[in-house]
Amino acid sequence: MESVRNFVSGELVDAAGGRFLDNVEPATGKVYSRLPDSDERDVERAVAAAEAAFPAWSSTPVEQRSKVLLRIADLLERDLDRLAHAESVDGGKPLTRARAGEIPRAVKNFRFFATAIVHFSSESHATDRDAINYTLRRPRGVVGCISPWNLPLYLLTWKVAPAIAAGNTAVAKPSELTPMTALLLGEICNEAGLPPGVLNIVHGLGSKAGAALTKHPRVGTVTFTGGTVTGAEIARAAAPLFKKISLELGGKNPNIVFADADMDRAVPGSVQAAFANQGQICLCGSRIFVERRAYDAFVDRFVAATRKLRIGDPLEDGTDQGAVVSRGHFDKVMSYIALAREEGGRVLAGGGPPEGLPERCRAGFFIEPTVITGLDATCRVNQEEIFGPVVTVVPFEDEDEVLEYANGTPYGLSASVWTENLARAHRLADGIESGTVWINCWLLRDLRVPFGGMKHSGVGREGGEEALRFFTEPKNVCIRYAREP
Ligand code: TXE
Repeated sequence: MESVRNFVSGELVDAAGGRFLDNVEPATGKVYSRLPDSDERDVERAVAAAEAAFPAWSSTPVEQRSKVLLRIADLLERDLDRLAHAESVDGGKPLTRARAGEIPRAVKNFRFFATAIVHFSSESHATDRDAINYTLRRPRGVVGCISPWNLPLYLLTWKVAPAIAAGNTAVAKPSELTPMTALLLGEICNEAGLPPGVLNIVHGLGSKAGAALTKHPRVGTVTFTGGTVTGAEIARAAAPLFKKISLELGGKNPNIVFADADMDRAVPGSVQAAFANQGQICLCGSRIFVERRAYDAFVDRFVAATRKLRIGDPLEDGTDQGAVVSRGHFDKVMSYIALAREEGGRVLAGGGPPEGLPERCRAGFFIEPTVITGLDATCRVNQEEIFGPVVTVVPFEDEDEVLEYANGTPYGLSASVWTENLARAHRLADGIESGTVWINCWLLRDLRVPFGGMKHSGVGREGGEEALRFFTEPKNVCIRYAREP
């Protein structure tokens, strides 16, 4: 059985305690590899390696750092099939999705920040004719990057690439549920010539390895993507040490369909937003609101399109829907479907594990794409993040009402609005409390834009300049040039 190992100072090493955790393939429900059960000793070792690498890396000319990152991107691209396969086996997602979407995005993350750093510039402020101020932006030191299981390599590289592009060194803690592509990334970094210690990867439990990294006194910067409850814990650990933190947390995103929408785009777009990656994307549109006069027709078309999604072995080419990530997560999602029934919801599609899975997948964690109606906007199912292939559809009368629904949860990550009315689109975009609003689309990403959440969906923004600013420390230098009066 293959063992994942930690990556410290460019070397693959086991955990100091010599212990391992099981790694389960979600499509089969079987253990297929193991990973180090790291603790604070392993985190200490990785932090020491990152600290040792910092002086040289932070003073390496930008163009040279950029070249190494571009090489990493090229090697990720070369190994796309291998990485996509690893990601699919590890997380249960369709191989086609990993190949077409997620691994290419990991390549883009490196390429984007490799070039962005070359163009990164800073401000200067002229103070009357007395003085000139300029802002120096320097790397902050050792950065902790904690990433989740839903988009493992995509989100890990979304943090690591800007962190090291900016001249920091990093200790990453990938999710214990999906460690495999991080292992491969370490090997690629060596091949690309990334100096040892610039990126270190420690595997293990969040409550142990993750917590040790968050509270490590010499890790002054922490970037985290994951659940809101974990985000609060990280904020609590980081606050007394005055760490700089960026938290990308959960969502309960509204997908709003007006009667004037182009339904040939709104229906498939809403299906995509609902069920991509088995609904396990923080940006998924899990609350669908439809203007009353279009409601029945929309529901019919939406349910028909949902039923057409092919659920099955993630490794097979025609599969649209794979398995959810773990037994625990399967139980969580199923408990919300049960709760929806208790709350008076009607299940129009899905509602549980599918029939007729191939033999290999019989013990896997599969849940049919599930559509629920008949629930009001304030019930628990419409308030809490389910993070699985489950959506509700709720009718609304007018803009004011739907805005109240849209903003009526503690979350504020993203929203989609489907309408052909331009003024209304702008009004909604202005009124919705979320970090991103998509009009007539979903998950259309430009890596330059600020990305993050409002309210309980997070603190701070990443992406483009925002990320480079987050990973650097601004220092103002004020030079007086006026003669004494
Ligand atoms: O994520 P966790 P979980 C949501 C989704 C899901 C819920 C819980 O609703 O059902 O969160 O998922 C590490 N200190 N999202 O429990 O715990 C952990 O090891 C430091 C939304 O799987 O947030 C992993 O590497 N680190 C989401 C990472 O945090 C800790 C993506 C994320 O795991 C830690 C995933 C601690 N105390 C889940 N505890 C999104 N926003 O995309 C855990 N970790």
